[in-house]
Amino acid sequence: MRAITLALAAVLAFPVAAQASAGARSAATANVEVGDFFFRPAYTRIEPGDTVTWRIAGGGPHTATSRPAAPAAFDSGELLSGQEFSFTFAAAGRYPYLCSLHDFMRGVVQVGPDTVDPKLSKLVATVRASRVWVAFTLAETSKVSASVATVKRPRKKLRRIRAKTVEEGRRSLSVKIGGLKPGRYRVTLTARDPEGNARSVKAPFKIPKPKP
Ligand SMILES: [Cu+2]
Repeated sequence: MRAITLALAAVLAFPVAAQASAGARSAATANVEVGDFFFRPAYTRIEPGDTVTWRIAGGGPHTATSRPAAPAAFDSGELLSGQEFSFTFAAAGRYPYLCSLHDFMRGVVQVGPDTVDPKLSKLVATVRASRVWVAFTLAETSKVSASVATVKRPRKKLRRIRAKTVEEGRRSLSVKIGGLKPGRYRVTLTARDPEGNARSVKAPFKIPKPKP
């Protein structure tokens, strides 16, 4: 009888212990390598309470400095080869940062899930030579794909370019339209951020009749 009681106690204790360990997730540390001139990975996904450690792998000096849009500010100061800087992110949110010495070196720490679609401006589509050029502003580094379709229904997709990583900022890309007849078309751009949130924007354009 005593053995049965002990066995039962063990069975009852197990789910309670399992629950406790699932609830109290221990804080983790994510590492970012700071090279000449990049952050790797440029996108770090962590949970609230976790820490990010930046380590200078290149020659340096470099910094890891939060940008104004970050919910909390941090700044490593100038670090040389082999030096480290750690910051613990208490609150969920998106923390863009850069190297203050080389402001083209950029990264993002995403704390908790990212549910915000990447912002994409209106497109400006211009036909030049045998391509349509699309100019836009992208608010966060995303995978961008593009396609060209007819305006008339049924809409047919005629050209597309595969998704490629495009950094935030003012950008342009082009889609080949050689071989398409003169007429009205539209180009659709889709930006997908590292967590899969996506946004699409369309713009019309016209392929003119060739001048006689
Ligand atoms: Cu730098």
